[in-house]
This record gives sequence, C-alpha cells and structure tokens, in this order.
Amino acid sequence: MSIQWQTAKTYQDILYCKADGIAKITINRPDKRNAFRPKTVFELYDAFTDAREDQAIGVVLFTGAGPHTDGKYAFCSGGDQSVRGEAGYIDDIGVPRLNVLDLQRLIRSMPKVVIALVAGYAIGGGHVLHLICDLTIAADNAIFGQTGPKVGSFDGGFGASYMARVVGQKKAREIWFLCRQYNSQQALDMGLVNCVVPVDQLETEGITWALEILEKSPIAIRCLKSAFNADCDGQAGLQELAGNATLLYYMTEEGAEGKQAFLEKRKPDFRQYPWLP
Ligand code: S0N
Repeated sequence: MSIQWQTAKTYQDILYCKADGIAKITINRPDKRNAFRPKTVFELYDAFTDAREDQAIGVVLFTGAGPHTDGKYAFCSGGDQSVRGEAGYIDDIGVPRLNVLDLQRLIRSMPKVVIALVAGYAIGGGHVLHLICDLTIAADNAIFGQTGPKVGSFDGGFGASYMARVVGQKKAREIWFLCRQYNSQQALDMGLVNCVVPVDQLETEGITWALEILEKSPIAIRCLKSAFNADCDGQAGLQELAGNATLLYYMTEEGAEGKQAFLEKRKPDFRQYPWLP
C-alpha cells in the first residue's frame, strides 16, 4: 500500500511529510547513520509539535532515511559523538544540549499514536527513541542495542526505567550492562517490538497499522495512551490522564452549565444532572 506523501515543512536534518491522517518524520543524516545533533532534535521537536497540533493527524510514523550509500540502514545511532562536548552535545551557537530528553517527553505525552519504523541500527539514544514510541515495527535487518557504558554515556530516565517495564528488569540490565546488539527476532521475543517484516515492506506495514488505528475513536485512543503512561509516569502521568477527564467534562452539558451560569451572573443549576451510581 502506498500513499501520496506531501512535504509538510523543509528542514536540514529531517524530512517531514503528511498524507491521509498520517505524518511521517524521517531522520536524514545518512553520513552519521542518522545520529542526532542538537539541530536534529530541535527540528524533530518542531515537526512532532506540528503533528500534535494538526487535528487531521492521528498517527505519526517515525523512521530513519535509508539505505545509505554502502547499502546499510539505520533508524538512529544516538547522539552525534562528533559534536559531544563536556556538558552535552554542542549546538550551532556553542551551547551544550541534552535536548533529546524534551523530545522523548513530547513523543510520550502527545495524544497521537507514534509508531517507530526501524530498519537497520537503533543504537544508544536512537534505541531509546524507538523504545518510547507507542509501537515499533521492525524490519528483518533491524539491530537494537545500548552503547552507553561503552562510550561514556547513559540514559537513566525512560532509557532505563521504561525499558525495564517493557522487557523486564533482568533483560534491561543485560542490555545496558553488556551493550550487546540484538537482531529483530530477538527483539520480538523480548517484547521490544510489535512485529517484524521484510525491509522493503516496512513503510507499507506502518501505513497499514496507521490506517487501522485511524478507524478507531480518537478520544478512546487518547485516554488509553495517557492511562498507559500514568502507570509509569507518577504525578506527570496523572496530570496527563486527569487532563483528559477535564477535557471530557468540558464537553458535557453539566460542565458547560457552570461556565454559562458564571457568564450570565446566576446561580448554576446542577440539580438537573444525576448523581450516577
Ligand atoms: C551504529 C553503528 C553500530 C553502525 O556501525 P557501521 O555500520 O559499521 O557504521 P560505522 O562505520 O560505524 O558508521 C558510519 C559512519 O557514521 C558515523 N557514525 C555512526 N554513529 C555515529 C554517532 N552516534 N555519532 C557520530 N557519528 C556516527 C561513523 O563515524 C561513520 O562515519 P565515518 O565513516 O565518517 O567515520 C556504529 O556506527 C556505532 O556504534 N555508532 C555509535 C553508536 C553510539 O555509541 N551512539 C551514542 C550513544 N550515546 C547516546 O546516544 C547518548 C544518549 C543521549 O543522547 C542522552 C541520554 C540521556 C540523557 C541525555 C542524552 C543526550 O545526550 O541528549
């Protein structure tokens, strides 16, 4: 299945297009195996924010450009080590950044479904990016792993705690402590990905899943996503879940009565609404 992608905005490090209720965001730094520098992350944040704000978009496909000139693929190889400074990754004006953490929170909290399409390497901070997506579809050539303790970094946030929720404590510690690489079948077996398809069918499969999701109720999906998040995200998770309860309450006549009465300078008449069992 193919759809007619329309470029939504032009960037330097990423590609961003939309079609039929789906947004596709692609990291496009093939010379670096799609590693992210601060600019890449700022651009990703901008595109994800646009997808979040666009009421026609329900699903985001998040992927990496490939194949590269040597025939290999990558989803993302993590932070760009060539711009890593003493306190983070150095941006265009010399400021050290760890801005991928902002992106992780946006992907996790946005009320749209984010599907990672992983071909080739998902390594280091690139592995964490696929991990925090709602769903992951892996190509049969996908390779997953963390490198932090090998290259002098670590992600002790979602990268550790959420990984343990996904694959279990023992496996998460193995992934981080040994820094091994895992193929797509191993990733499927440990619950790290949802399914594995031939690499030339990766986007088609993503579109199929997206169109199936788009037939469902947006508010039901929105509330489910925040409910899944609330289980791990403490008060921030509860805030997200409760925000949806408030949104739904605003949509009721009962909620509107409070506002209307205030505007009409009268006492609200809540007696007309039942105290449901
Ligand atoms: C991906 C690997 C396994 C691919 O190996 P392969 O196919 O043999 O290719 P290479 O020849 O190694 O690479 C091809 C070219 O791409 C460059 N390149 C690859 N990865 C990177 C990278 N991450 N940064 C910069 N350049 C990269 C190569 O240098 C090569 O270019 P040339 O030919 O010009 O030399 C293999 O490439 C690999 O292992 N890559 C490194 C993986 C890695 O260690 N990534 C970093 C891990 N750390 C993080 O991601 C930091 C996490 C993080 O960002 C974070 C976490 C928590 C809180 C905050 C942060 C934050 O920093 O924001």
